[in-house]
Amino acid sequence: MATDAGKPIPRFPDGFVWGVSTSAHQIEGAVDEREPSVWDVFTGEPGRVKDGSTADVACDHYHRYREDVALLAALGVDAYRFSVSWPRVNSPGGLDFYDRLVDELCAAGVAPVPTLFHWDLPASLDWLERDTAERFAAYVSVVAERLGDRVGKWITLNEPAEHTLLGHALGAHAPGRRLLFDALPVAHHQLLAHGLAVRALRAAGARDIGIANSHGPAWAASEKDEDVAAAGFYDTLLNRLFAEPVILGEYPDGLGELMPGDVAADLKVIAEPVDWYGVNYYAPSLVGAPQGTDTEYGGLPLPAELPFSVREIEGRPVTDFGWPVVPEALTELLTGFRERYGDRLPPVVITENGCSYEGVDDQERIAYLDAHIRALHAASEAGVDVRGYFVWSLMDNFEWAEGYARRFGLVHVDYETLTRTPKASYHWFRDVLRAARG
Ligand code: IFM
Repeated sequence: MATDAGKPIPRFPDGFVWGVSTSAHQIEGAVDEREPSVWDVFTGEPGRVKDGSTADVACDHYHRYREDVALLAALGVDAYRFSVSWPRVNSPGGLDFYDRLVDELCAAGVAPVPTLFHWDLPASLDWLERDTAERFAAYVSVVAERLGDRVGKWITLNEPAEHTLLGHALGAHAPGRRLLFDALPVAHHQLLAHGLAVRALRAAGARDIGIANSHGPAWAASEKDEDVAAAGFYDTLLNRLFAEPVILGEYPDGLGELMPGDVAADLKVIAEPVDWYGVNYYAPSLVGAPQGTDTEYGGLPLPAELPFSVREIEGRPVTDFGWPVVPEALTELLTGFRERYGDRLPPVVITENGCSYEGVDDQERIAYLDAHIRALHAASEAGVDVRGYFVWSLMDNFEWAEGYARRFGLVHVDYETLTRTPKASYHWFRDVLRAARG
């Protein structure tokens, strides 16, 4: 990849927040100290996770959080995005863990940024049920009551698109359903849960609330009408379906008619104003008309019935996951959002960006992050109000259906000994942060 790595990273506006992200199920371990989640059930089913692993121990962060906070402090981030495990909060002593973690972060001068749902739904619950949204709001109130004196920034949900698509439409993630378009109520109930959570957080005094949605440009495979239409549909499904209820208070392209319940009333809840909009960005997608056969892309099973197909983007380097490296698509995505939503687009925070590569001397990761931070800066220069950037991830962790085969961390984790070793990218990012403050 052609790179400007080595040249100073341009300056972002004052108050820009630099951070790193993780999630509970991917790092905590200590599964027997909480009730089960849908992911525990899923990983217990043969063949669901490619390397047959579970997150029972993961990085054992639950017991080693002090060491991990020390790594964050030495890295020099402003903020740490982690997720709160709903099943743990439901379990005796579970909330005490987050209390200790938040105290440790505050003492280290790192702002805690909790995400309240990152896919690990209690196993007794189901997003097909509307009631799960109400229960989520009740759980959020409990967490906000306990942590709200020390937490400023909150994130309601992580990537409801992936949880709907991978977990309920395609069966590649927990809970492993293959409902295709019958999974749409799962999207609606999560969005409703987001809106109810915003209300619950406001009631607890929170003033800095966002959501972390995954987005990426959908490029048409050709100029043919059928490819352009398929790419437009894909854009609606992955981007607009999850952005527009939150930003505009409406569903795109008549999709609201397919949602359950009193959709107009629910949209008023879903559109409760947020203070910023979180974007998880990894790569664009090249989309064309269906090809009439089942395919696989980036580890995802894509059945022939879908009204689109996802193609390889040629001529680009790919990560170990096979995802193309296209930094300028981040600029395109954000300037495109700005054009689409104008002043209704809240300030943007990149809540995840990163790549999977092996090795501790991870020069490819440095090149990837460097190029994406510059692409974010280009969006800022083009008028997008960009307020922060979080690397995915602080450390290698349980990458869902891929198990431990994909390493996204700035810190290497030896899963035998649980030894943490900062990679070259950790040292590089520390220097970027120092320079940003210098
Ligand atoms: O590891 C995941 C994370 O949980 C959600 N966003 C994408 C990451 C990389 O696949």
